[in-house]
Amino acid sequence: MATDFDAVIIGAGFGGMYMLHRLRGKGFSARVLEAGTGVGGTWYWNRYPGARCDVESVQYSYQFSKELEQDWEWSERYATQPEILRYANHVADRFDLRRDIRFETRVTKATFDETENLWRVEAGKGDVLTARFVITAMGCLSSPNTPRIEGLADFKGPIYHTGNWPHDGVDFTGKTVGVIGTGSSAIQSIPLIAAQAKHLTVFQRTANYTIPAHNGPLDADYVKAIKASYPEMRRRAKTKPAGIDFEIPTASAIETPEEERTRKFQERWDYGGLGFMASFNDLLLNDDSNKAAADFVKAKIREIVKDPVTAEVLTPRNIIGCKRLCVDSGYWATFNRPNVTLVDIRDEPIERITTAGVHAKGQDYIFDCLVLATGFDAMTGALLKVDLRGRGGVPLKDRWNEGPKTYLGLTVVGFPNLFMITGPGSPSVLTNMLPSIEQHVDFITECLDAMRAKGVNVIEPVEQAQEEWVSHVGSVADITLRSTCSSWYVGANIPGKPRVFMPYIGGLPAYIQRCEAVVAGDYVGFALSP
Ligand code: N01
Repeated sequence: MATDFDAVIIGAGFGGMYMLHRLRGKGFSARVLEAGTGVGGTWYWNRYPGARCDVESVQYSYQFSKELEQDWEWSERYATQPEILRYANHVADRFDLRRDIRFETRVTKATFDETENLWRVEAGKGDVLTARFVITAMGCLSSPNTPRIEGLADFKGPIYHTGNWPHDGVDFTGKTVGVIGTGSSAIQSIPLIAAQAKHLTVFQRTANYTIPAHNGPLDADYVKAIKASYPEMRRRAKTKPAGIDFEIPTASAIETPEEERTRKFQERWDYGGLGFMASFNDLLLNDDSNKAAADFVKAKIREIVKDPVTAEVLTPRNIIGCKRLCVDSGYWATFNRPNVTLVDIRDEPIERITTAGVHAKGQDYIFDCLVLATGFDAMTGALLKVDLRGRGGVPLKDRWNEGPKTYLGLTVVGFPNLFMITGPGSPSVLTNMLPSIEQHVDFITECLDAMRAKGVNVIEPVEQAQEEWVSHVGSVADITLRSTCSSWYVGANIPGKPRVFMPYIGGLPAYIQRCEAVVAGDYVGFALSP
């Protein structure tokens, strides 16, 4: 049966935009359905003050178009959200993408019709589109987590979630503000909110590690040199586990003499950013090495934060890098400001939200507004919000009631012709998202092209291949310390969510190799049918 489109793509972030571009290039018809009014995904929704990417701008960018690479000018080492959103819009215009994107269209349900071998995609207002393929490009951190704190609906002032920030911005001047959460979003926004607000109170459940960004404008000569060597840089990046061109250490922290070890940590601290975890090769493999790195950062907190009690509360107790490391501009020093108060709610959760503020630790805190920097239902949240139904009408949430199970983080048994860009079980959030997105989009495009050439209509992973992949994802996760703490990587931030380490931690090069072997073996692990 003829369908409206070859493919429906859900989401117009970096994944959805590039997917559309590639499918068009191969002569497939595609329609992108996007809930927002514009492109950009994460960078469309996360407009909180201080939002920026913690991967350097020259690396966090598309590489599929040499002309785009050469024409676009990044202005700072770490690009701000507005600059990244401008880039996304530039890409949409440059490649004339908007004519195939339907905005303000939230997909609610998609059902596979086994008789016709097609997907019926329901998008709000009773619209149904049919397509042979559904490709999700909804992002990994796109379903905001609003904590279930009693009384939240009673608060009389505005409540802002960092993951769904007002487009016109928020002016905190003269306001008393309460921020709940101390993850990356909070750590980026707190210094700026504090600089504006009359008073800021931060409610901290888990103290976090953060490394200074040492952000700044990009030097013209540096940009010129990067532009002259993009292909080499991108090639090197693909050989690195995180898909970022960065020197990979060979020395163990614990086997390095203390003085030299401290010098190395200091060198990485001074350079700034996520590369701190690459000071040595075993920070996420060896408890003692991890402790050495953690102790270095803890000493920095004591050095920066003047009040010893506040410094102690801000000092993380878990291992470094287990939760996603944060990158900041002036976070700890913000707690030296007279208009900033830190409330430690580690042992006593917030009791309730009142009409006027927060009741915690037996005390009432009065606020004009509240900021929820409480993160996301990561990796599976957005996928499960859409009622995806595969063979036999089985919902994806039933398939995943013990945690996500995928083949390569791209496909799911029982869900033919469904692809997920950066789905659970792929490197995604443990890597530079842009190259990971491009690799997935290229894989999907080549797969659809190969199916067309072979006269194959339906592709679906086989149970054994999926089981083997799920078990491989789990066993590599067990090797690292990263799977050991209560992070969103394991779903621990969402009450009732199965505790499974969701991304693939084997590194981008191993993952790319695996995908290439699957293709070379004529789609090993998949059942292809006419
Ligand atoms: O969310 P988070 P985020 N009561 O889940 C706390 C990416 N990102 O939006 O740790 C009190 O890290 C929660 O406490 P706890 C990046 O990958 C990237 O900050 O669960 N507190 C935690 O402190 C990042 O890792 C950039 O104990 C509650 C906070 O809220 C990911 O997005 C920038 C609570 C949530 O922290 C998520 O970061 C920003 C409750 N009931 C984000 N519920 C870049 O630079 C939750 N919390 C690219």
